[in-house]
Amino acid sequence: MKGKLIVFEGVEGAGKTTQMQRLIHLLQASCFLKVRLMATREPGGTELGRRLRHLLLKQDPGEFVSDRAELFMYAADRAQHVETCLKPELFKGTIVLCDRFTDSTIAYQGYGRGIDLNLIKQLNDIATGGLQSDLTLWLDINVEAGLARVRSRGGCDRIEQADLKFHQRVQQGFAGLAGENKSRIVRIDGDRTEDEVAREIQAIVTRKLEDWGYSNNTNSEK
Ligand code: Z5A
Repeated sequence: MKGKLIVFEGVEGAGKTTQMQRLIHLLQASCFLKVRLMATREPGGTELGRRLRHLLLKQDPGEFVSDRAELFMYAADRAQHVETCLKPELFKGTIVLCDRFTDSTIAYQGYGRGIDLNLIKQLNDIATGGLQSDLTLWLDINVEAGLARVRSRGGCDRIEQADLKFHQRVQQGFAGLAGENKSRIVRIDGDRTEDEVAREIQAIVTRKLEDWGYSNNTNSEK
């Protein structure tokens, strides 16, 4: 595939959305890329995915969603996203920035909910057809600080409402994944100002783009 898949991962409130938007603006403004750029997310990167996202995250205290049903809904969202969006864009040569991907399922449904990790890995393989990120930026933030950021926005979704221990297990999941996948996952200290985090991401992505053969005419972000 000619394009590249760059994924942002981390617990709630880590700053993924903020940093992804900053990176896309930076790349658009630079002469780095004459290629197409696209931003997307999971769940919800397709029309079907938007409906699944609503089912997954809406607050409905009266409705019980089993852990396996939740797992399969994330897998369905991913299968649709990979087939109808990610693979076609990557074949066209697009650089795709994606808010969450397969590691979130291992962290949330595996470490968080306690579903067998091998089952999740198999399901990830089926949903992605073997597609992996070229680079994953893991924004590592103190779990309570991340939840405080999200709660200060008001209105928590179904998963944000889970107890602190759940979110701590998720965090351990991301740490474990980063340890096992050093060439793919880069840890970024997310407990800093937006500008500090953005500068580190810019440096990492710039280096990667050079390694991948894109020419560098980027000016540093002021
Ligand atoms: N999930 C799953 O369980 N399994 C899966 O396979 C997948 C997902 C793919 C997706 O919801 C949910 O689905 C998610 C995991 C689960 N769990 N929940 N809930 P989402 O996409 O809506 O949630 P999210 O990805 O966690 O987004 P988020 O909560 O908005 O966090 P974020 O994108 O990392 O943060 P942000 O929106 O950029 O920033 C949050 C706030 O902090 C905001 O007010 C910012 O202005 C502020 N912020 C950002 N950076 C900073 C810094 N550096 N300092 C201070 N304040 C900051």
